[in-house]
Parts: sequence; structure tokens; C-alpha cells
Amino acid sequence: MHPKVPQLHMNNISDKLENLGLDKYFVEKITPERLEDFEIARVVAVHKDSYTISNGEVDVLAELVGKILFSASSPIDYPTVGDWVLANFYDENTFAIIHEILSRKTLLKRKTPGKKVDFQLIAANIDVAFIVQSLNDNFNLRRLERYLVMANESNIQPIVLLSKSDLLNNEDIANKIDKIQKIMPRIQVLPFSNENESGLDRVKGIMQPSLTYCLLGSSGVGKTTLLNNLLGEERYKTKIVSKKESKGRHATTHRQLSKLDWGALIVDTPGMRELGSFSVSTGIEETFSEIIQLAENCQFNDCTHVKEKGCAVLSAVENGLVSPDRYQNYIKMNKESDYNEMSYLEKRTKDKQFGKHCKSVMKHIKKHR
Ligand SMILES: Nc1nc2c(ncn2[C@@H]2O[C@H](COP(=O)(O)OP(=O)(O)OP(=O)(O)O)[C@@H](O)[C@H]2O)c(=O)[nH]1
Ligand SMILES: [Mg+2]
Ligand SMILES: [Zn+2]
Repeated sequence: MHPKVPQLHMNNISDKLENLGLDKYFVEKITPERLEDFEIARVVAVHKDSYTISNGEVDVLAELVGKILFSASSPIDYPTVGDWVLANFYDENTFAIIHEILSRKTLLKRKTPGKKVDFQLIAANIDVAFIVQSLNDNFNLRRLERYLVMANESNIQPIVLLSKSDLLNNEDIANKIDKIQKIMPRIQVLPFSNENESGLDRVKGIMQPSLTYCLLGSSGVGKTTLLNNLLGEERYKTKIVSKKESKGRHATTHRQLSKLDWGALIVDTPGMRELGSFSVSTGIEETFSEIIQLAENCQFNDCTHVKEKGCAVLSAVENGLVSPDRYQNYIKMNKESDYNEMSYLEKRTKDKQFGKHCKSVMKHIKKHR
């Protein structure tokens, strides 16, 4: 028999940490002895080489312990906004060292822009992702599908928020919501306006205390304006959109976790211009579930749904059951995902080989000194 590892229980955890979003999932993973040496804290902001962490009482600037720095081999090994960490606080809580990142409940990541196959962490331990599109020029079903794949892949509940409802009449708004619900009947869609505040109460109404939400979506759709509205103050800088300026400028440049009056937690993110998918087969399956279901009736088990005989997906497209655009997006994202997964594996093997090579060179040098 294994000796039973003593575990922490929620009733040993301060309310302050619970209010910051700490729940059973994390607590059960910490042995009580660890807390004799360290405090639990949450990463609320990421800076260039440092972090702001909170223990529910104070926000403190923190750095990583050398061990993490030296052993990190991928972006996953570094803290991101929303992470729970074990840390030591010094100098009357004015400085801290992060010693360990607690295992993540969820992790939002995306491929880095451009050809390079690597990824960036967006946020950790998010419960609900608000995918924001504006009802006027940003509304796009294919882009929505991309964001949904990202959320689904991370096991995060997605909710669609459609901003700038003040710019359209009710009929046009209803039409757009209809378009989404026709292809994704299960997803919740809320229109709102930062300008005339319609729908804001409904957004507030679905945000529960101690759960962590994040705002995802293109630059300029009104994520930060929404956050300021939820906070009830102009805490964060938003963008003034003029035609000339609207290209390539991001109002928000960093990610930050904020706490709302009623206890919900929310991470604002900078708008993403390119949303490369990254080995997201589970997210794709969930987002395109009706296509996956159709595929069960394909004649061949390994059908790629591109040109095979007896392909149930292709015939559904022909019969108008699946829109050609949605079908094409599905095929495209699958291809990207396969490609990225392969290139990334290759890259990792090369990195590892290079690491080994360096080690053996160092050994050699030491030996012959
Ligand atoms: N008409 C209208 N304008 C809005 C609404 N919400 C935001 N805006 C305007 O849209 C512009 C961009 O808003 P931001 O909140 O900075 O957009 P963002 O999504 O945070 O952009 P990034 O930080 O660059 O990702 C600002 O000029 C806002 O005033 C809305 O509901 N209606
Ligand atoms: Mg912003
Ligand atoms: Zn098929």
C-alpha cells in the first residue's frame, strides 16, 4: 500500500484565495508541508522579465526562481496570467520569488504569428471565454469558428459576445445571431453595446463570483471598453478608432487579471490579428461536431472528406446540409493543425538534440581542461 499523502482541504484555505478563484482542483494537488515553505498566489499580470502576483491581499512584483529559469524549455514552463503559483514573499510583501507553477486546469494558447511554429500562452485557468466580435465590420463566422476551436481545445466554455449593437437595427442584429445559431445551436450568444449600455446587465448577470473569464477577439471590437464598463471606471486605455489609425495599432498590449465588484474575475487580452491553430484536433471535433457526426457514415474509415467516393460529408455539402464555407474552414483548420503538429514535433526533437549536443560538448571541455 502507498502511504497516504496528506492533502489540503478547502477549509484550510483563506477566503481571500477562494475569492481570487482558488478551488478544490488546485488545493487537492498541494501537500500541506509545501505550505510551510511557500504561500499560494495567483499571477495577475505578466511583464517582460517579471510578474505581478497576488495572495488575495496584496499585489507584489515577483521573479522566477533560478531552477525554473534554467530548466524551462518551452513557453509552457513559464507562468502566464491566471496561473496559481507557490511563492515566497519578502521585504514586508514588496517582493516575491515564484518557486512552482501549480498544474493548470485550463490553458489558452495560440500559435505565434508568422511562419515560425511555436506557441504563446494567452492565459491559464480560465473557466469561460468570451469571444467578442463587433456586429458591424468584425462579424465573421469563419473567424468565430477559429476562436471556438481554441476555446474547445482547452476545455473552456465559450460564450459569444456581439459588441456595438448600437450601430445596427434590431432586425440586422437578430439575423446575425441567427446565422451563428444555425451552425452552432448550443452556444450562448449575447449582443451588447458599450455605447448605450444595452445588454450589459445580461453580460454581468452571467458572470459568477470566483470564476475566471477572459476576453478574446480582434483588435478594436471593444474588449477593454467592456472591461471598463464592468469595472465601472475608465481603468484601462482603449483605442480611438479612426480609419487611418485602426490598422495595426493595439490599444491593449498586455494581459491583466481584474476583479469585479461582485467577485467575478476577468482577463483582458490584446486583439489577435492572426489566430493560427495549433494541433487542435479535439477543439476542431467539438466545434465542427455535426461534420464529425456525418463522417461516421463515410464509406472509408480514413476518409479525408476531400475527394473520396461515398463520403458522407461531401454529399452533405452537395445537398446543402453543410455550408461550403464552413466545410472549407473545417478542412483548412485540419490541414493547418496537422502541419503545425508535425513541424512542432520536428522542432522539439531538433531542440532536444541540440541540447544534448551542447551538454556533450561541455562534458568534453571539462574533461580535457
Ligand atoms: N459604437 C460603439 N463603439 C464601441 C463599442 N465598444 C467599443 N467601441 C469603440 O471601439 C474602439 C475600440 O475599443 P477597445 O475597447 O479599445 O477595443 P479592444 O477590443 O480592447 O482592442 P485591442 O485592445 O486593440 O485588442 C473604441 O474607440 C471604443 O470607443 C460599442 O459597443 N459601440
Ligand atoms: Mg483592449
Ligand atoms: Zn468523408
